[in-house]
Amino acid sequence: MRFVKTVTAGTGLALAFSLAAPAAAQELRAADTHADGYPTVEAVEYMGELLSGWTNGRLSIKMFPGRQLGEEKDTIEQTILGAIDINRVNLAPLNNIVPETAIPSLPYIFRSIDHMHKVMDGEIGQEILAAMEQHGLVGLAYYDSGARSFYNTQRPITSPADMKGMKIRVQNSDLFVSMIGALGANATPMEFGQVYEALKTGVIDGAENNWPSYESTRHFEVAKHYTLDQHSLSPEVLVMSKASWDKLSAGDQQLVRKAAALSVPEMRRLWNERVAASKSKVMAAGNEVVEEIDKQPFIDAMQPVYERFASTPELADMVQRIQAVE
Ligand code: GTR
Repeated sequence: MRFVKTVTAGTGLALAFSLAAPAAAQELRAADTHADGYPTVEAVEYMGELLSGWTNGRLSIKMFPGRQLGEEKDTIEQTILGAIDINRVNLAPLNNIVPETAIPSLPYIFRSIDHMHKVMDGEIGQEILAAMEQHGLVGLAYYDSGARSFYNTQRPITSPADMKGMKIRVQNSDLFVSMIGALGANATPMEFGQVYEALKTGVIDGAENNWPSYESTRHFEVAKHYTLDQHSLSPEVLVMSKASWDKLSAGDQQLVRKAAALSVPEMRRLWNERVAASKSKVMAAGNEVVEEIDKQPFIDAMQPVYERFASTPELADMVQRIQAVE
């Protein structure tokens, strides 16, 4: 039991008894594979500041960036188990767990970043977030990830033929394995943190990512050929453990959703700045960047990937609904 001061209108200060226990402070543990300062990390930290501010510090987020809690695949498992509360990951490593996430990861499904925003900010995006729940995750928001493109240590890629036989690292996603195979190269699923060494020692010839990841990981220092084929606009996603979610009061759940939503425009602002900075750093290093490329042969090669991953009538329908968004 504790004393609570209450101000009652007209009567001035009064003392009242309250039987309610003081609400315990709660620190949500958040994971991100990226290092401190990366836009996704900063956006989740911003979300934490909002929560702390609104609750006088009762609800907060402790961010563990830079793979401190493990590689993406492990942190996803830990999030499902409830050992990690919040996780910022890419959609691709969720493809094998939540089939719906494969659809926005499909190569060339989006015509542009604007198209991707429209789809993911709208009904279809919400549907995919909701589909995560039966797999132990509560989808909170999407963050930008630009476009993923190929880079390698061997030669400039100007068509799928240039990739023949190349060993390309992919995230832990069967869809990405299948995509690389369809282009005539060999996919090697590997954790993000191992890619730099693998490129350097020749275990792999290449990988694929957006400007900020190509730059922040220093992959650009060892894999000098970057081709802007932009095969995937698969966004980042912010998820919460369903186990942790269920322990929050309905009011706190609302606060978490609101803070996540408000972190999205902040993330997009940071993202655009970071893309520009990363690009100029890579260009200044003298890397060979193929900016203009005929994407059609890449698009044509992807048919089998669509057939395999848009595998149910519902998923095939989602492909069509995405394509129909203006
Ligand atoms: C980045 C993404 C990370 C991770 C990484 C990878 O673009 O932000 O979450 O998925 O790609 O390729 O492993």
